[in-house]
Amino acid sequence: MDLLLISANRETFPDPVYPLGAAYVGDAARKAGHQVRTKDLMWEADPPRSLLEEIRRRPPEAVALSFRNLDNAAWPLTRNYLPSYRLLVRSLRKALASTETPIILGGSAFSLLPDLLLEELDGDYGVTGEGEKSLPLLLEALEHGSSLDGIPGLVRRQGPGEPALLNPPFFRTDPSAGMIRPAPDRSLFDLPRYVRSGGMANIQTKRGCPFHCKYCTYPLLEGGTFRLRAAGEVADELEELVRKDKIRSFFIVDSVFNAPPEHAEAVCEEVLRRNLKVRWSCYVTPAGLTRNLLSIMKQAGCDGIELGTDSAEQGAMAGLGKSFSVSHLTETARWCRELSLPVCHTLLFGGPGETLRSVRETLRTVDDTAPTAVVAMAGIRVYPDTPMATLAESRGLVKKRRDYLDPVFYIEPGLEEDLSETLLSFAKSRGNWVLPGISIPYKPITQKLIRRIGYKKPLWHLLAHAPFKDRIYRDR
Ligand code: B12
Repeated sequence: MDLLLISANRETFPDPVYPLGAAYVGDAARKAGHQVRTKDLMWEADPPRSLLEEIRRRPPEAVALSFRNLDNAAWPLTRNYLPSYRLLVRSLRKALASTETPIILGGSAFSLLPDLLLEELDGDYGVTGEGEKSLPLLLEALEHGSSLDGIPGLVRRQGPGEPALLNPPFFRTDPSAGMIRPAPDRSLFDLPRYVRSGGMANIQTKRGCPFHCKYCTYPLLEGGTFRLRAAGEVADELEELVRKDKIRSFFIVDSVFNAPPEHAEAVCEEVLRRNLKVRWSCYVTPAGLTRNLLSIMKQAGCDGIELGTDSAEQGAMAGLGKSFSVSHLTETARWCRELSLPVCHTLLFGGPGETLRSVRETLRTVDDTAPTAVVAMAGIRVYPDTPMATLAESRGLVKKRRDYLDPVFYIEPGLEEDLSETLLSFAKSRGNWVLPGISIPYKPITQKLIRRIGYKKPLWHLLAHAPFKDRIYRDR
């Protein structure tokens, strides 16, 4: 089939992010024999018009959209992308009015609310979870008019007013779903442009997340068990990106890189063995982390970690379902200092069991670890089918499933008044603490300038430096 694959993401904070998921599925569709052309709305001044022109120029036989984000997951400065997606699909419908061309939806944002979004965005079909297997199967079935049963993660409409039909996603139906495709064809989207404007390319070493943080969607999106890529395959992909695209800076997009530790170590050792000279950052959990692994990561080019701290007070940590203790956390921070490995903590305030006392304790404990940077959020973004959702539903925060079409945030009762101010007054006197939901950390123009001069690391590295310190809270 002649497929037009659209990446709908236009968010540029903290950087424009190369649409890796869309590249994976586009590549799979191509390898299955379909013709795939892409449109990346990140770079379009007028997305509906550009799509209209593309469709007029060459009418496709199917259109597939990749939706990465629903919103910026920040409160109270929430940016909801759904209205723009609605407009987008509406204009696609208009452009395709006289045809039978199906519109297929997918991506992490879609996968979080598949039944609601299929209807809300007026798609014909959707795929929840991974699309590499399902999209080619769906295209083939549509092309030949064959049965749609058994396509993993397929979402389709029934009659008017009836709920959408959902098949379980790939990682739930196929116990041998151990392998991820070796590497996607990144030429489907303009990788050099992303690297120029975002500093880094992205790469995945595994899928799945077995941790049980109560608010988190990762097990829903990727499955609750690890599916690992061979270290050699990851190194092949890095090597190719170095050789062919001259890229040496990466973000590893795994839910957490350091688990399981043997796999993280194997990847690092392969990078070292091949002397790849790459620089990379990743998400890390203190759970099960050792100083030795951090040290190997650093030797293999890791130049900063984003630590999924969330909280540093035992009660609040239990409320979020964290798998490590405060002492694990402070020990991790100490190892990072000893190894001169920059650390950015991400913190989530206002979860179940949080009190102003626990907020202050977290602030003090994290500050005492001398972090390079801290990104703190007030309010926990509630996603359906997570333990946080059960709590939010039982407390009447969510009354019906459709309420999830607007971003929902949980804030422990009693904290609504004081939380933002407490965080703000603490952060103001420390230039390396940012609160993206409360005060925008930097302007897009600053981000652009930094990337234009060739800065390749995540921007939180710069927060420790004086010119930023002064700027963060001045522009409120
Ligand atoms: C790594 C990551 C980041 C990194 C990205 C670094 C980089 N250079 O790539 C950083 C830290 C920068 C980041 C930032 C943000 N992120 Co983020 N991020 C992730 C994470 C962990 C992995 C994303 C990824 O690359 N996955 C690997 C690819 C291969 O998977 P994929 O994109 O899902 O694609 C697969 C399927 O979705 C499907 N698919 C994709 N497209 C299509 C299309 C069709 C047609 C079909 C059929 C299937 C399909 O098949 C693909 C292959 O299997 C996800 C959570 C997760 N586990 O998915 C959150 C996630 C995507 N991020 C999220 C958010 C909110 C953000 C931010 C808005 C703010 C924030 N709080 O961090 C920003 C936005 C950045 C931007 N410019 O868009 C949310 C989105 C949900 C929401 N509320 O909207 C997620 C889901 C996390 C969460 N909270 O649940 N993020």
